[in-house]
Order: sequence, then C-alpha cells, then structure tokens
Amino acid sequence: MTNKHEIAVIPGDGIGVEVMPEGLRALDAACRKFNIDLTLNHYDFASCDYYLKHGQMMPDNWFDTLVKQDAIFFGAVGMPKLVPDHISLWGSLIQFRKRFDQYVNLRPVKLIPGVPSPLANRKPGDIDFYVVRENTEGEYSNAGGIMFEGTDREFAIQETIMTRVGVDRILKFAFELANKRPKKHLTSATKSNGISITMPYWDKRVENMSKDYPEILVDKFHIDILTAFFVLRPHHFDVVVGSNLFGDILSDLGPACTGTIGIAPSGNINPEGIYPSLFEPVHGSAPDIAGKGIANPIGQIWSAAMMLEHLGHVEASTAIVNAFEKVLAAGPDHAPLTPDMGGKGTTTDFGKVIAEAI
Ligand code: GGG
Repeated sequence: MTNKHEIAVIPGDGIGVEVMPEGLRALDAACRKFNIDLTLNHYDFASCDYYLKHGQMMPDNWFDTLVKQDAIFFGAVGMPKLVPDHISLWGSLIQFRKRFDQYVNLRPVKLIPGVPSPLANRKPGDIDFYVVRENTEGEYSNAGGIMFEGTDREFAIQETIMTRVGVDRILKFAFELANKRPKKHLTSATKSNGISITMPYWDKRVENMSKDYPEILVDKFHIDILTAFFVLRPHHFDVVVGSNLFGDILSDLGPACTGTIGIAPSGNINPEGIYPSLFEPVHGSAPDIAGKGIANPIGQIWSAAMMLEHLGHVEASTAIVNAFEKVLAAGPDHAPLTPDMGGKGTTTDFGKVIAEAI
C-alpha cells in the first residue's frame, strides 16, 4: 500500500465551497498524524460559475485530467436560479459516475451520540445501516425525448434502463457488504406492482443472487412503505439496496431520520479501482443557506474519512470519525455546532474544533 496519493479537489457550488475547506482541514490533520502524503489538485470546473463563464460545466479534457487522480473529493453542485439543475447535474456528477464507472453509491446512515433524532425514542445504535444505490443506470438514463412540442399532442418520455450486468454488480456489492456485517440482512427497495417490467426484473435478480448467499436474510419492500418504515422502524435495516432513483431518495431520508442531512457522507465507488472514485457529502449546494457560513461541514469531513478508508488508510479514517463523534457528543453547550444541530457555531468554527480533535 502506498501512502502517496493525488487527489482532485472540486468544491463545486453553494455550500460546497464553504464545507470543502473543513473537509481539507480534517484531511490535513489526519494525514499529518498518520504520515500520508496527499497532493491536492484544485479544479474550478463542475460548477455553475464555470458554466456561466464557459457555456459548459467542464472543459473538454476533464476525463483525461481526472482519470490520473487516485480519488476525487467533491463538494456539491447546483445553482438552480442561474443554471437549470438537470444541466448542472448531467454536466458534472452524472458524467463522473458514468464515465468513471462509479456504479456503487455507498451512503452510511448512523445515529451518532449527541445528534438528536427527530424520531421518537431512538438512541445511538438503533439506526446504523447502509444505503447502497445503483449509480450508473436505472432511472437516470438520458434515453427519451419530447415530441410534438408546443402542440396539443406534446408528450415527454424517458426510459429506465436496467442491464443484467448493471443490476447484478450492484446487488453483488450489497450482498458482500451485508455478508461482512453481524446482522447479515439485506433489504431490497422495489416497486414491482406499479413499475411492471424493470422492477420485477430487479426482484428476479435479487432472488437469483440470494441463492449464493444462504446465510443472508433477504427481504424486499415497495418504496412507498419502505420510506414509511425508515421512519417507523429504522432499527430493522442493515444494508438497503435500491435503484438509482430509489437509492437517492432513501439516502436523503435516512440521514434526515438521524437528525440532519448535513452529516451524511457518500462514496461514488468504482470497486475494481480502474477509475478514480469520488467522495462527496449527500447534501447538495443548499442555495437557501449558501453564503451564510452556517453549513454543517460533517458530511464533507466524513466523506474525507470514507476517501481515506478507500485509499487503504483505515486508521486515519477512523481518527476522523472518532474526532467528529467526540465533538458531537460534547453537545451545543460545549462545542460550536452549526444551527442545524442546535448550536450557534459557524462552518469554520465547527471544522476547526473537529480538526483539533484529530
Ligand atoms: N454533494 C451532492 C450534490 O451535489 N448533489 C446534487 C444533486 O442534485 N445530486 C443528485 C444525485 O446525487 O443524483
């Protein structure tokens, strides 16, 4: 294992620009402590500012530039008042996920001591699971179009694509993850009563793969009742696997059940390591609070920890997680937590205290 890595740093838009320095501060502290040598390469593209200057979200050579990096550390994308969201997302994050074959979007959901859950009577340990989101196909396909635009016959159509390779590889990742966990429990998100072709296909692939993992308890729920169970019975879950859209929805809802979406991290992973993986907070650019200096930096900091683990530095990763857990446990009276956690701290105050705790 090497301790030298090239990291692309892309803050993006909105609060991405504010939380990124805190992610880097935590990375720096952990790397100093564990003698990890990171070269940070900063890029201003994959942002709406770049789009407004250049008419596209990224330069033509973005792939060749980023493919040489060991990982990509990303903030958030989107300035919907200036650039339509589908243009900014398809011009940046979705390009990374598809072209770098980051087919796993791994999103931990964990109730941390000191962070009050909005759900009644939940304590740390009750909520501790992973959402595994398929990240390169499914509902996020660009296949379709609008016809007869501007006439009474106008219609829009967009296809969902589920390939056997695509479904099987995300399921395999999820089964393997469940197999490593004590509960050995996999839940599949589906909607095969209403979506009558692709979802039964997904169910069939789950059933087929479960034969290779007899020790894993497998259940499946339609997405509507599954979202209700996230709120009513979060302790039920261990590893939850879903399509691109369902995984996206569940991985916002899960962290919301643990107190704030501001703490949730994610890894867009190419498990084979052929291409760089990308680590980013689950939250978006949050234009409503951008520029106020109050964004919670933990989603970015925890994403830094996930990136270090992915690069093979488990101790450094654990040091970051232990540090923010310690600061959170201190509570808003003793640490400068951000307002979403009941504190009065700024993004920077909060980030500095966490870095010091590493
Ligand atoms: N850091 C995550 C981010 O910027 N998300 C923006 C967004 O709209 N994401 C949708 C998606 O992850 O598919």
